Amino acid sequence: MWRLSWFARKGWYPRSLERVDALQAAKIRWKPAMANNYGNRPSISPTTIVVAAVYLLVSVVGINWFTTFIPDIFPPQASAESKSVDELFFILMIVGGIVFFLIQGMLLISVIAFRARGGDTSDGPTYHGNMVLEIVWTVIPALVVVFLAVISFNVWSQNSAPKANVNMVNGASIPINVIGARYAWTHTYETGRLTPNGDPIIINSGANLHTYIGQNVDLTLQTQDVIHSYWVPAMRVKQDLLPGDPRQGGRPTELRFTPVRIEGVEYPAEYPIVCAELCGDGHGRMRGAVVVYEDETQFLEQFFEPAIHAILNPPADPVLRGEVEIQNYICNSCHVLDNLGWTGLTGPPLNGIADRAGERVPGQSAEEYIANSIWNSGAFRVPGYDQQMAAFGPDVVDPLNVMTPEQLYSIVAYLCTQGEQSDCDMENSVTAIPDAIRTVFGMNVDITFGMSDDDAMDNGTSDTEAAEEAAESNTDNNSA
Ligand code: HEC
Ligand SMILES: [Cu+2]
Repeated sequence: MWRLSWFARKGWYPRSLERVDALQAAKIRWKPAMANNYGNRPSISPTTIVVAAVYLLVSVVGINWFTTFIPDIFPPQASAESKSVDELFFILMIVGGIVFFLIQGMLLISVIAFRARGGDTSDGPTYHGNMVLEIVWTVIPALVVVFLAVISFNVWSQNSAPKANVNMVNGASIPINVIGARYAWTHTYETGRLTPNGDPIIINSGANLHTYIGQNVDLTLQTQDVIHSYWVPAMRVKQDLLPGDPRQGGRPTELRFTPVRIEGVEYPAEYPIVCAELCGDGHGRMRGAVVVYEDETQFLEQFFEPAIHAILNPPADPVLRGEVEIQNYICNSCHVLDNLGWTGLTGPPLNGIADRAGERVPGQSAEEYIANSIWNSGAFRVPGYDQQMAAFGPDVVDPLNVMTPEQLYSIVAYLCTQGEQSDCDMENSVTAIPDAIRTVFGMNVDITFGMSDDDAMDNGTSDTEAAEEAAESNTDNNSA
């Protein structure tokens, strides 16, 4: 009614006679209720007081019980940041609990104490404006919210502040990058060292982040596709990965934490990494682990040095190289390949791919088909799958997907071994695969790539062994 007359006063409705009459009539119908207003105020009965007291007791006991129960469902406090986060959580829990019990309790009391008795069909009394109440229930929640905002901001800014001496390896601070792609995590370490050929040595540790107690970790996170969220519950840290310019692999975000020792735990210890942003149907499989070593020595011995060694000593055998090489790409996020522990579902399973490759496209050899489906995946549509494969090749925009003809050669060589009776010409793979790449893409392959002349000549067994080890440890990382 108030609205109608307000609009009318503003002249937005024609003040027709009927409308004025209607307003008048409404006012008259309104009046008895207003008159009733003050005569009908309910008094506080002894029952109400008893109910309120019992309710208060129950809520205090309830909140207390609830907060003692919480630590049991929490993961261990594995980082320096976790204490303050948990304290904040307790405060939020208690404030939230009080508000919850207060409101729900009052609601319950009202429903019971002020219910309509049998035969009462009248409208309830109407109350208008209680200035004191309005001020109280505006000011108190406002103060509570400001208080929570201030303490939350304090915890957040302390925990996310840049630290000195991050990602220290042998006295140098090295960048560690995390790539999120549907549906896998990839961690890379820019070691700052070079191969004899002058290529930077970048360690790819797959789904696992390796670090050690007391080291300040500072990660740069980038996504290849949609928003993901990098969450390490035991470290009490979580950070979104944001899409952006693909040449930069998205818009980089940062995440910082420092692992601490937990008494009674044996190191290296593993703590799960989960994706906390629903990113598609494989979201639940987007997992990894933070592997925390006892100290820098253990970290260097068990992770860092073996990884560098494997990169510096690539195997002469293209199949072994391919096994290492293929794991430096995000193929695992879309394909199943049991031998490497891959679980991706966007693309067809690659188990036994060599047995099918020869028959996929008439006139195309198995080597040609596999090479073509990696660099030119849209050329043949596998029944039941969409053309959703990322572009790989020498000139693609995304730096993570750049693949030289040499890398393609070793990856095809590896995939040619994935089958019972491979369609590939296994006896002559050193010529058959480079020939296929030349036929399909017109490019020459340097089959000695990455090797010094000596290596290329003698096929040293020690190198092959080292690479086998590396391929194995890489597999462990990816499947963990
Ligand atoms: C974004 C998801 C995705 C990624 C990443 C991806 N693939 Fe694929 N892949 C697919 C899809 C989807 C198909 C089917 C394409 C089609 O039918 O057009 C496919 C097809 C293939 C095929 C042909 C399979 C067959 O049964 O004929 C091969 C081989 C292959 N991919 C290898 C790779 C390799 C090697 C990598 C990494 C360098 C890779 N893929 C990365 C999604 C992906
Ligand atoms: Cu995700």
